[in-house]
Amino acid sequence: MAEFERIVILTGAGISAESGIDTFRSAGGLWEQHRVEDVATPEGFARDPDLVLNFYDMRREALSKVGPNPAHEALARLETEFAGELLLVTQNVDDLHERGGSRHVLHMHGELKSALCTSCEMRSPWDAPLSDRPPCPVCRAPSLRPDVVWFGEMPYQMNRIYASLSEADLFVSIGTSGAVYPAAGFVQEARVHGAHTVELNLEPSEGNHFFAESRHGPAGTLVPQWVDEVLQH
Ligand code: BJW
Repeated sequence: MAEFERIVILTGAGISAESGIDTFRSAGGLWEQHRVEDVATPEGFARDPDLVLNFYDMRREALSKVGPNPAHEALARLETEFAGELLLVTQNVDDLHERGGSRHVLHMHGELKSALCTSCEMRSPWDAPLSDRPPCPVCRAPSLRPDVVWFGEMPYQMNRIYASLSEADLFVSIGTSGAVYPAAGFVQEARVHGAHTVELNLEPSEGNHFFAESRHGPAGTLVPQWVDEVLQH
């Protein structure tokens, strides 16, 4: 493997699968039990806020019963030991990268442990239920919603992500199906700007043909191996 100076890593639900968090599109996964239109769109929230708030309360609470796995820990080690620039972008709303030791994580689809006020638009760290309509810590309005990015909404920090993709010499996608944009398009963006592109996923993703290199298997095995290789150079 060549020596790299600027790495962008994108992670998805597959990196947390071995920790016991359901992926979105697997058999028995979250989307089989809930219609996307009901729980992951602003329209669904407007139609039935109790359903949506309870769904996210349940998922936030479930976080306390799981922990990071060797893939999260390996990326934290990479952050500590890699001499170049590293941007870790996750589509995941869990906090397993942070609990695995990563200090700088860009949550492009928001976070379960954050609340967004629909009155004052402030984001606040949050670790309690939202279904009982607590007041916003900033403006006191009982208008908090999960701070997650639903379909039709703009993911967070896109300018920063695209700037890093345009300068990266290596783009690595881990545990994501490549079914949801704009994240699914990051590989093409990085490639156009000359980056080497690698997919680490259980199986070939929808965008597998865009990657120059791919390795298939569980993230808990593939990611530590790949991190060792990068750090050896
Ligand atoms: C393992 C493993 C193991 C398992 N080891 N691997 C038509 C065409 C193109 C785009 C659109 C379109 N119509 C609408 C759109 C836009 C829309 C979109 O993409 N829709 C698609 C359905 C087509 N996107 C949006 O609306 C986004 N906003 C937007 O586009 O704004 C405009 C814009 C324009 C230009 C620039 C910027 C913005 C917003 C998308 C928001 C997505 N939100 C969700 C919910 C978040 C909150 C929550 O958690 O409830 O985010 S949806 C859901 O999917 C979640 C995930 O982050 C996201 C991606 O899923 P992910 O992580 O890939 O999971 P899976 O389950 O799909 O895949 C897991 C993979 O892991 C699999 O491949 C397994 O094999 C693998 N795996 N075990 C390694 N052990």
